[in-house]
Amino acid sequence: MAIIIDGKAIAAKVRDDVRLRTQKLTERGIRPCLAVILVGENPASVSYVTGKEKALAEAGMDGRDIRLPAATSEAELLALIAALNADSAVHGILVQLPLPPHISEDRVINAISPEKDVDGFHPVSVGNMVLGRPGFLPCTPNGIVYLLKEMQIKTAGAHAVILGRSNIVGKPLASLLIRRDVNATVTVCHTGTPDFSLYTKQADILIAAVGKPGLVTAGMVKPGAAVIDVGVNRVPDSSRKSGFVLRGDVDYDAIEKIAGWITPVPGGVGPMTIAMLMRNVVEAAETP
Ligand code: L34
Repeated sequence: MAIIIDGKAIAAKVRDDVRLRTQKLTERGIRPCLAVILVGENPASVSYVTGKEKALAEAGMDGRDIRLPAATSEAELLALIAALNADSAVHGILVQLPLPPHISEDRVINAISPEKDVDGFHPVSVGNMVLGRPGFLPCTPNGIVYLLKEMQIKTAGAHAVILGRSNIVGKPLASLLIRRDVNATVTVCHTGTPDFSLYTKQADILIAAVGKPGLVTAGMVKPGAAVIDVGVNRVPDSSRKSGFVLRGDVDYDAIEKIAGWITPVPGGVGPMTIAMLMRNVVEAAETP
């Protein structure tokens, strides 16, 4: 039976530390502030943004909760970002993705000042990350590396296989895992990979970030491997009040029996994303 990686508990410890750092700043007259912008009402995005607002409040930080209608124009959003860039009371700016199709995510991310880019999505942040220079690290990949370290899962010399090459998870995670302090050997599988199970069977650490419920089955996993499930899929379930159940990319019930470690969904990677965001915000506020 796998050791269950309790992302919620590990995130709570990180958030405790953020709260203490926030207290120290507040005593010096600096109140860390994150502006969170949500355009439209995508139900999953509403849930994540609400989670972020709650975490800000619990840490004693200031949250500018900016909710805009789906019909907001790109120009309006860019003007808002320019105003927040210039506002010295705002330490971090987060525009929740995805954006409605009429708005260019690239142009919006480019508009955020790298000093306030607590998501780590700006090309300057990505460049600094790849080069190993100081800068904000993207929250989900950073949270995954944090979980591996916290659980003392051996990464040096380990073969890490990533499913998915998104800009938010797969690509930056590959970059973090090959850093010298992590020292994994990385394989990235994607839609162009003919048979990804050839690779996953060799993985000491398997990270699924695809967005397909139950994609990874027990036969694809090496016994004893660490399995990190980044998927947060809403699967229709009429027996639930919400009308859906959250499922990861991994067949949890079967893989839990053979893996060495496994993250649950919910309560695994998701809470770490929020905890790492809180850390980036307090760091932004600490930076003179
Ligand atoms: N700009 N857009 C921007 N930054 C981000 O870091 C994100 N992401 C991803 C989507 N778009 C973004 C998030 O915030 C995914 N994501 C995210 C954040 C939190 C959770 C999941 C994904 C989370 O808290 N998950 C809970 C369950 C939440 C629920 O019940 O809906 C969990 O335990 O997994």
